[in-house]
Amino acid sequence: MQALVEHSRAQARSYRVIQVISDKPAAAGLAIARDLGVATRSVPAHKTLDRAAYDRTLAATIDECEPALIVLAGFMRILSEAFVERYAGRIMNIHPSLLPKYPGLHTHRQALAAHDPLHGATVHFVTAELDGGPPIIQARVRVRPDDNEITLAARVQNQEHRIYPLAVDWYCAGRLHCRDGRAWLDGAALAAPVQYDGDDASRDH
Ligand code: NHR
Repeated sequence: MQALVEHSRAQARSYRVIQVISDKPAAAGLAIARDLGVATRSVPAHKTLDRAAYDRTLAATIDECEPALIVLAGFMRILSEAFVERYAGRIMNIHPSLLPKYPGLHTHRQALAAHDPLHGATVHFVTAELDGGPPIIQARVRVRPDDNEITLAARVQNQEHRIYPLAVDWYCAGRLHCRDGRAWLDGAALAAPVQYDGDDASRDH
């Protein structure tokens, strides 16, 4: 979230983060957003609210600021089908694996346990299928023999901070859409996610 805000301010002709919303009033991200001067809201989940009721409350809060795009960044509640349908093609997530590998939680642990030579992160449009929506861009990270979950996660996160703002820039510039179950970039359907080829071709940072 912080990287998304900072990118938008460092880059000319970028997007603007209009609001940061959390389900946890004490979330560190809300304090960080406030320090950055971004408006914040929290929509706490009370025990009395079922998932559908929570998502309706969340949607009402979101609709007050009429965003072009909803960007999940550290948001850990699974969103209902009704919520996802309401914002079809207008929700993005970044997931710390080379999707379709390792949807769900503990991805770094799984990549290490499988002795994968490559791990990474994927930006995708959100659908009702958890971490299963159309992929947009992916960054690879080489797994080192001495990696643990913390060292590997740190290098993956460096890449997340590059590819997520890029995808949001594309979307907000009108270059990226979600249609017919695919991501479209510059008028062409992506058969596979764009492979990020940043400023270090070794992918090892
Ligand atoms: N919602 C939908 N419909 N589709 C997706 O692809 C979503 C989503 C909500 C969040 C982010 C995702 C991730 O990449 C995300 C993608 C939370 C869980 C989870 O199991 C899984 C994946 C992601 C986020 N959440 C538990 C739940 O019951 C709670 C886990 C917790 O609180 O620690 O909601 O990381």
